[in-house]
Amino acid sequence: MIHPDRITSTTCPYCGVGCNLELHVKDDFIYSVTSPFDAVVNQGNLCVKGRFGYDFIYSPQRVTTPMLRKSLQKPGMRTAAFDLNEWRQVSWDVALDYTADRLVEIYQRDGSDALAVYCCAKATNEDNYLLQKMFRALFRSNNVDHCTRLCHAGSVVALLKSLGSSAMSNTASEVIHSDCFIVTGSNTTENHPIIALQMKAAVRKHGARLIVIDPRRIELCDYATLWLPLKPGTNVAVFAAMAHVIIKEGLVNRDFVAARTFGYEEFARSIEKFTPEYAEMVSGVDRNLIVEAARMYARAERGAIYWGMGISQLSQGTASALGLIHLALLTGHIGRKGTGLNPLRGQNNVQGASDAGAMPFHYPGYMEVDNEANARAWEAAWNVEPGGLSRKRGLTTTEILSHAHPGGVRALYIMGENPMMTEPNLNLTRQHMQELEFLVAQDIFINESGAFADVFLPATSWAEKEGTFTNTDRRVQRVRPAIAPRGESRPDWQIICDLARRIERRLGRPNSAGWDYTSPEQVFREMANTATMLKGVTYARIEKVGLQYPVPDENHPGTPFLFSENFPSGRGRFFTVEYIPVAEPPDDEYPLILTTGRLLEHWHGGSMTRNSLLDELYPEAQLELHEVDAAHFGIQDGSPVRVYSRRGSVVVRARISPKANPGVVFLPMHFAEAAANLLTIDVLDKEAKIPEFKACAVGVQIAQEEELHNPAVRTERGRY
Ligand SMILES: Nc1nc2c(c(=O)[nH]1)N[C@H]1C(S)=C(S)[C@@H](COP(=O)(O)OP(=O)(O)OC[C@H]3O[C@@H](n4cnc5c(=O)[nH]c(N)nc54)[C@H](O)[C@@H]3O)O[C@H]1N2
Ligand SMILES: Nc1nc2c(c(=O)[nH]1)N[C@H]1C(S)=C(S)[C@@H](COP(=O)(O)OP(=O)(O)OC[C@H]3O[C@@H](n4cnc5c(=O)[nH]c(N)nc54)[C@H](O)[C@@H]3O)O[C@H]1N2
Ligand code: SF4
Ligand SMILES: [Mo]
Repeated sequence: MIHPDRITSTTCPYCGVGCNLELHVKDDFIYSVTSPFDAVVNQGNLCVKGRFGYDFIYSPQRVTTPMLRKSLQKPGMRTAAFDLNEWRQVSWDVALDYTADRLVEIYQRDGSDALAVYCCAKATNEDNYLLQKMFRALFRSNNVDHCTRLCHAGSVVALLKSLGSSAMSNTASEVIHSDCFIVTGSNTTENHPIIALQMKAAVRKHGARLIVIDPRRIELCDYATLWLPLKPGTNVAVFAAMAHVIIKEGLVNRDFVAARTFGYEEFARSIEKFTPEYAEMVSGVDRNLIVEAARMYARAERGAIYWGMGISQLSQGTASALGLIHLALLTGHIGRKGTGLNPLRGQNNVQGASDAGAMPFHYPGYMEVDNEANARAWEAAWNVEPGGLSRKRGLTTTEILSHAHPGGVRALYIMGENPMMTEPNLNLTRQHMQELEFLVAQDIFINESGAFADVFLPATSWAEKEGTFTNTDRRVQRVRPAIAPRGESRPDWQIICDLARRIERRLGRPNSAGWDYTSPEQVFREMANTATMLKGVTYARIEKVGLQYPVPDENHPGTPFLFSENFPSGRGRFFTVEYIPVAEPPDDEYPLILTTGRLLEHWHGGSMTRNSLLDELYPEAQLELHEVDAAHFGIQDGSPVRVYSRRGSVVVRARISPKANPGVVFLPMHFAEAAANLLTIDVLDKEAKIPEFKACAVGVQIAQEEELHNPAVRTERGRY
């Protein structure tokens, strides 16, 4: 039995559930992770990533010294360097001075629009607040975004448009108080495993009825009363048909609609044509299932909706999310315990990074950048001269790289993201990366994107730093250092402050905005003083248990569910509905629909989980397909196949899967040697600018075993 030197209480670095972890440390080494049975979010439960997936911090692949590329990179000719021989170890002073010199040079030559930054939903609120502040206050640029754009952007836009607030309305664990809940476009058991446990308990122990609306037969279908297996990209038609049934059958909550909404009449007219028959034709879902689902949800006492990427990652992402909002507004299933509109946020701190202003249209606290009063408030907070901050909405993640050309974005700063794995159409993304004049990567690994950088700044992992994460149900929780920083790595917030001071000096505005923070707590205070929803959150108050914002003052107990009286927009708004099919339907040449997503054991581009023991649990990419399709293409279970789209191709092993539906194949996004995003399409939702990751047309053909282990591809990761 090992006796720990200490046990550090912190928050899981993987998903938005935000489980409480206890890191057991001996000799500065984390040897075990547990969770206390009374943890508010997870009651002692952890999934495989939280319990076993932390060893990436000790990976030999981790880079813990600042590095500069040996050869000067030229725009249009930038190359990827996975081999550490192509890099030179330097001191922090050299790396930061060089970074400051180049950023300032480009700013002074080409102005604010030439700079852009990707913030990081893995890093803390404090890290993100500081990085967006650096770009806004020093470089006067709102080209600030992060992976939320690739994630819930459609949901955020829809919720802001209709209700004026984009966060999850209720607490996830309230699902046990629902008598009926819809899970759609969320593979909850793999991606929010602890919330899935609560959903299963709601069904098995509390008798709730579950309606799953998803093209794949995900595990939750085993718990569902109804499963609506729709074709990818047909959400709008199915949700509108459910609304149609609710209206036609007199199941509308008239009082709620009259008191709390507007736009109903026009909306009702626009969904006349969305009969269950029409929706069946479009989506392939039996009309009777649509009718039953509508009745079941509308007649519930407390109905709730949980959703994920199958809603937002479509060119109709905003419209899909609006379809769900309409259902809640029609039935009044919002503003009470066990109800609500619940977009399950993905990354451990994507909610927090968004709250902290890592977005191109908003300062911290969702204060719009093109609003004069907001700009003035932040100018005062940051000691920037009146009129100094840019009032222009910045570029989104999905626009920043496509603006990488002379006259556009010249310098990009990436803190903890991996666009060369996670953005659509990687062959095009690579060209954009190559066009950059200057690229900085601040990460714990040199990932597929960092390999293109000029400078690598080694950050500490979550286990080596202090701060806060905000989970999917708006709970601000503590992150604490368990071990000393590995090598020369430094916490993100310290790197940013050190760099900001150097930039200030070069710009001739020393200490204008104040960069001499001594602790993350001080940073949090500065943010919470102006971003009012966090005003009452202090480190002392969240020492043991996190607080759910809004927390308007220091005596406020936090807010488990929103909208009990009204919406921030006043009344909830209905919009007229139009169904537009996916951008790239299947045809003779590309006869299958590809949908991409996640596996329980892995995380996005794989930097963390593929450098962990977890990789041994699931070492290889597999294409899931239905037995009918396998038979049609002469594919055996386990045989190598080439999957190709109009944009690229990959070779993977085929897996005949009970989850698959005929005509739809699924490829996980985690494997560099078979990167799903080589295939995906870069078409965007017009309003939210989120890509259509969930549907494009592909073909498959039998490949050779040797092609699976193509050394040219495998070495590109630098891990093999
Ligand atoms: N293990 C693990 N967990 C994760 C992550 C990870 O990388 N690995 N990432 C985190 C992040 S950032 C996020 S955003 C979440 C995402 O969590 P989820 O949203 O659960 O993730 P996905 O696997 O992308 O896909 C969701 C579901 O959408 C379905 N779907 C596809 N197309 C459609 C459609 O047109 N309509 C409908 N209704 N459904 C459709 C898919 O079949 C799938 O079941 O997970 C978080 N948790
Ligand atoms: N085809 C397809 N593509 C998708 C999706 C999909 O469903 N299908 N989903 C999209 C979604 S929802 C998301 S959220 C994005 C995710 O996209 P990204 O955010 O680009 O992906 P990650 O692999 O999570 O990258 C996180 C990086 O942060 C680093 N990191 C971890 N901790 C720290 C830290 O404390 N500090 C610093 N500086 N770095 C750190 C990790 O090493 C890793 O390199 O992918 C999107 N792409
Ligand atoms: S459910 Fe999410 S937060 Fe909880 S242990 Fe798993 S990855 Fe971590
Ligand atoms: Mo995400």
